[in-house]
Amino acid sequence: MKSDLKTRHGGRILADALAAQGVKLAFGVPGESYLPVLDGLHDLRESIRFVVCRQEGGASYMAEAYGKLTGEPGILFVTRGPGATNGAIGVHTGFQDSTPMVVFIGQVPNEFAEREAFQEIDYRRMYGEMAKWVAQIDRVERIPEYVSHAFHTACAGRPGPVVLALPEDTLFAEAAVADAPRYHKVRAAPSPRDIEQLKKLLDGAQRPFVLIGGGGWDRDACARLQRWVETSGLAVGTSFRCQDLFDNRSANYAGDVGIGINPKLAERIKSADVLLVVGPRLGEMTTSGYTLLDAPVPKQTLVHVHAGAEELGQVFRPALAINSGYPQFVEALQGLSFEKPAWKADTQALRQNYLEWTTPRPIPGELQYGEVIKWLSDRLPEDTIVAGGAGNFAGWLHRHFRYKGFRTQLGPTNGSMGYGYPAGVAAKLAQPNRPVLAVCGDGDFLMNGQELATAVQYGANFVALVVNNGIYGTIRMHQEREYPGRVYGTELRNPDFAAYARAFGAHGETVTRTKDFEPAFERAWAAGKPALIELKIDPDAITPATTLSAIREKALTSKR
Ligand SMILES: Cc1ncc(C[n+]2csc(CCOP(=O)(O)OP(=O)(O)O)c2C)c(N)n1
Ligand SMILES: [Mg+2]
Repeated sequence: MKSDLKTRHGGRILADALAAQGVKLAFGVPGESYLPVLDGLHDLRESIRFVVCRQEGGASYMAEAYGKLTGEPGILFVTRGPGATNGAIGVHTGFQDSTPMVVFIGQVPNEFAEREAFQEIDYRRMYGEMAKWVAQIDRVERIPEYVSHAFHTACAGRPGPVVLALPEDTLFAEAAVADAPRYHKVRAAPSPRDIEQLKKLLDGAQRPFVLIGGGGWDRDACARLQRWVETSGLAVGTSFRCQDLFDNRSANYAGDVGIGINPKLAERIKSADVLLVVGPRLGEMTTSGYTLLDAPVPKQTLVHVHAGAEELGQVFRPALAINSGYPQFVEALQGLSFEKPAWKADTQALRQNYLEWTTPRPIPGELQYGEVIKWLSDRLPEDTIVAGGAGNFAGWLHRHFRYKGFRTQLGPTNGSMGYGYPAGVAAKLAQPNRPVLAVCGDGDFLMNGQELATAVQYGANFVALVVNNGIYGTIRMHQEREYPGRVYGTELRNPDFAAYARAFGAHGETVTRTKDFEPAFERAWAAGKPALIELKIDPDAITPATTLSAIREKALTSKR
């Protein structure tokens, strides 16, 4: 009987629905469009922490990073119109990164719908291509159903963002309804026939290669896969910005398969006979612009394992397509074993190659950024979460940092700038016992530098590096290659980043020489508050391996 249910307003029903789904942390910027939700969250403030941010772009990245780190949906609240548009960047990131998220957006009351009322947007159309599902909750009684549906959808198969619009009248209305219990993570599992076929293909392989990546892994599955791979003697690469799915210190780890791939590794993947791909979508960044495999029918015998059935055969027609969650696939692998001396020798050669490739080389200027990253890789505790953004500065991180375990890396595979700093904040708030480092570019950092205020307000004590070369370096690099000497729109006049950090109440330092980094880092690490270290690097040092001037010279020579 309904009679023993308490009548609640929509905002409180929603807050209770989140609690029932297991939500502990949510991010957002408030708006008058969802006041009842804030009121509901006020009641639950001991169990759900609502982190108030300074820009919805930062908040949406935090929700994305939370989802990526924990595997549970990252929760975002933004107001209608302007809040929804500012917040889109994290939704796009979550979609391309296969990250579970549930995004709540205020909406005009139903009685004003389709009049272009104040800040009105149809979110189904706006977010249609960026989310797994977009819906609007028009009836207060159905809030628990929509929230349960949203959590299931965000986590099922290939995870991703779901957007729910909340018309004002739904939130202010009252109802006596029951909460829905916590969601399931629905994943397929391989059939015995899939595994039999895989065994046959691997048994016949002389030059196999394993590529892992994508979203939907967990710590245990990664550890078990690693043990299986090590026992079999196979060589493994990780897809773009998924370097933490396999311990980079393992003798079976051959490197990352992303932007700026080691050319020898790229050649090896092209010439593999069997390519076992577990998790990556085989997107543009992971396939070096669709060149590592031929589309639609690769030369390699492709075994593609993916949690989303619709990803299989999307670009590359696999010889064997396995629709499975990754923990489920790894479980099924446990029965397979191989004894192949040829594989082991090949893996050793690939490993040697990786070690050579990742040794820092000198760059112009007094600050050897590669040495700094290598030092950090050796110095930081194993479980440190390293959050990075997009820009050439991240290239050193990809190449010289050794990720040591599951979710020690947070990076945007959609190459979205401004990610590292808010991701660092979210990581520290989600897992306060783990150390956190954010690595940002000068352009990249200032896209969300305002979230220093959030870090200080909530005591998210972590260290951020800002790699300052005074340019939008990535674009400048492409510019010099395509239009040498015609520099335009890529130069930056920067603030004093250390003073900027101090103005927020954080610790700030500036480092210009390699030898000053270590003491500055130790001070920042021990500061007991959010800290920022600006690293001034020579703008000519454009990648770990080449200079801007060399790129310009080469382009000029080829144009002459
Ligand atoms: C949100 C967003 N805007 C623009 C771009 C295009 N873009 C890619 S890298 C880059 C420059 C990055 O500059 P910075 O952070 O200073 O790093 P650097 O390349 O100089 O190391 C730009 C503008 C992008 N990827 N994301
Ligand atoms: Mg820069």
